Amino acid sequence: MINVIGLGYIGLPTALMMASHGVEVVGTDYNKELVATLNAGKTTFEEKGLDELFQNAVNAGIKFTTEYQVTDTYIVSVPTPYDKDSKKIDACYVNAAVKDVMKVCPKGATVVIESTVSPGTIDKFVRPVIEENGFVIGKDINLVHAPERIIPGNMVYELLHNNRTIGADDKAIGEKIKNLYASFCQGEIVVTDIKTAEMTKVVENTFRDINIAFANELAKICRSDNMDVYEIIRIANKHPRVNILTPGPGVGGHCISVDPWFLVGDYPGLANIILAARKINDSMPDFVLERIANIMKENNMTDVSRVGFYGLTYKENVDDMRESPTLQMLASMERHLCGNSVKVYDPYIKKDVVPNQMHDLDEFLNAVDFVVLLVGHNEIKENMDKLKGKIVLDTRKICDLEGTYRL
Ligand code: SAJ
Repeated sequence: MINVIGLGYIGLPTALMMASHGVEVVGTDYNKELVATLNAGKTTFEEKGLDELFQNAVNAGIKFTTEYQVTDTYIVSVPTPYDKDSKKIDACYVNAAVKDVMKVCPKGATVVIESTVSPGTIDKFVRPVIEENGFVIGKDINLVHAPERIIPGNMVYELLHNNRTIGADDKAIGEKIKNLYASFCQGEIVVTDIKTAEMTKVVENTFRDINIAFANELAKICRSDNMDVYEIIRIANKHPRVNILTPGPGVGGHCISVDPWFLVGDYPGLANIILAARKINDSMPDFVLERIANIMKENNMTDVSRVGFYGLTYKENVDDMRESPTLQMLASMERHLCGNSVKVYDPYIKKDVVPNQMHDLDEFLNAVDFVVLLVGHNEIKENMDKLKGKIVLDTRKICDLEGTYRL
């Protein structure tokens, strides 16, 4: 039996996927409400294909509880935030989970860490927790790192098809865990050592952050000299070895905007491009605010309450608001004392989370003259006509209406 610890964005789909493929799974989370929701037959976030996967897993006998189980294999997928001051990883959730596993696990058990961790975290934080409990690693407890790679919005497909990395101290244990993941994963599964697996995962997200930063920097350069960044990217990408990403209002989510900081925090003086990329991406929400101010001036518009932000999530067609550029813009406006009056709307966010939040697209559009498109949800793509006659700033290149402003 596999005990999956942490039933969030990664742990839940992973647990469901294993259970749907014939593995006996118990999912554990310390959040009683979350466990109650799952036990009531409901999923806890929106994701394409998740409800169907959930049903399959329930039919296959998956269980959800707040209790840690006595078993031979644990998969830990709890959050790994970073400390905003030191920029280093905050391993408190991983530590707490491993500590709790140690209280119940029998000798011979394997502990798999799925959470993203910076290189050396398992040596520095996880091994001591295991040893403090009197276990000898490699003899009493086996340690594995199997970082996840799935993208919100396409998690179910990517769980099935992406290649994966397994880091283990012991090749045979690595192979055993590889076989467990191969119960559902059709991609290639590479077995390596733990530190290489830790670094690889962080490097993947850093690669993307740097590439998005390049696109964002181009947007700023082009804006300063009246060039069309999208046309330039479109043409440059016709080169066989060029593939520039898309500029946007900033980088959100719990991965790409977080993981590169681990390298900055752990390798000061060495992680230079990485730090520059982080700063560029973090500057984008303020760049959009500046664009808004200029467009308002150009249109002789002074009433901020007639401006509407479309989109609160960090990207399209997900309900995840972590590190979202829109939230960063609202916080920045608040700091500069001009906040609290823009209207905000996102079809995925049903609860009130910010001031002046609206819950109906038509009402939202009626209440504003200037719409800032911050997230390219399908909903707005299918309703573009409704933006006719409005001032539109499109930060995602989704609107082709005449007169649309871009980044
Ligand atoms: N973004 C842009 N321009 C682009 C692409 C993205 O501005 O051209 C923005 C998005 O709008 C979003 C942010 O960047 O705010 C990140 O979005 P994303 O879709 O690129 O990635 P995430 O954060 O949803 O998921 C990433 C993925 N990593 C990589 O693509 C290398 C995913 O595979 C990882 O599993 C995930 O991080 C994770 O958990 O680490």
